[in-house]
Amino acid sequence: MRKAFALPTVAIAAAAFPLLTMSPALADHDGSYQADLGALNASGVSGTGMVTLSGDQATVMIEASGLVPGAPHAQHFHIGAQGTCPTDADDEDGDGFVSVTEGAPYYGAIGSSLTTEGDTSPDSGLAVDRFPTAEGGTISYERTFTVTEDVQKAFAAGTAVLVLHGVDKDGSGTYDGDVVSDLDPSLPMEATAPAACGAFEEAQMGTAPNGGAETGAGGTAGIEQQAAIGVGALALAGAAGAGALAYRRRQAGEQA
Ligand SMILES: [Cu+2]
Repeated sequence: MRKAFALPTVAIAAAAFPLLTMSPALADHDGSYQADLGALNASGVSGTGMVTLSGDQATVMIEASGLVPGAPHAQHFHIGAQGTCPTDADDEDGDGFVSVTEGAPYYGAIGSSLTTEGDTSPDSGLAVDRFPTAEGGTISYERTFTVTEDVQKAFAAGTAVLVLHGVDKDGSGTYDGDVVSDLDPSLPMEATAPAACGAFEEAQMGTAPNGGAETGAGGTAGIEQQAAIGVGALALAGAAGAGALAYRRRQAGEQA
């Protein structure tokens, strides 16, 4: 009889101390993530973002082209929504732009500002003098900085998205036009509208940063991997509430 009760006792103990059993798994957002950038607002921008997470340290590499030459481009991790990107059809107000606001239901709010120096918090979201300038229309960015727990969790949950802003939609060569930014009415919409977006997916171990030729296969593997991460989070008892919720939101978004 005693042996018959032994296993349930262990299970109850595990359930009573979920944090104890979970802590190694929570550190498991460590790894490499890749985002393949797709154009928004007919920008023609393409590129790749790579992030290596180790604890609260993120090493970020972005290679992108087709940007507005000589213009600064705000760039962020967006988090907390579906972990997906809008399309040009999501111009809800019909002003000719998919704005940051119109994209937010897909990619969420700013989690980190990918500045070249100094603060990387959402407060620096429009710190135009500390974002890369696209010399010749190209950006090559690399920086290691500390990310918040929210950002770490977003990567693990598959809800971290790379967004580059700034598009010369009227072809004038600079940010201008009559439509004002939804974020700052002192700026033209062209300065803040998203130019490119890509959802981060966990990269396979040893995958080269520029594995572009394997985009199709890699994408599928990434989705399966995210599903596995989501199931893992659910299996790790009720304490995984936030992660599980984000996962469900993501699933709901993909089915919609
Ligand atoms: Cu952004």
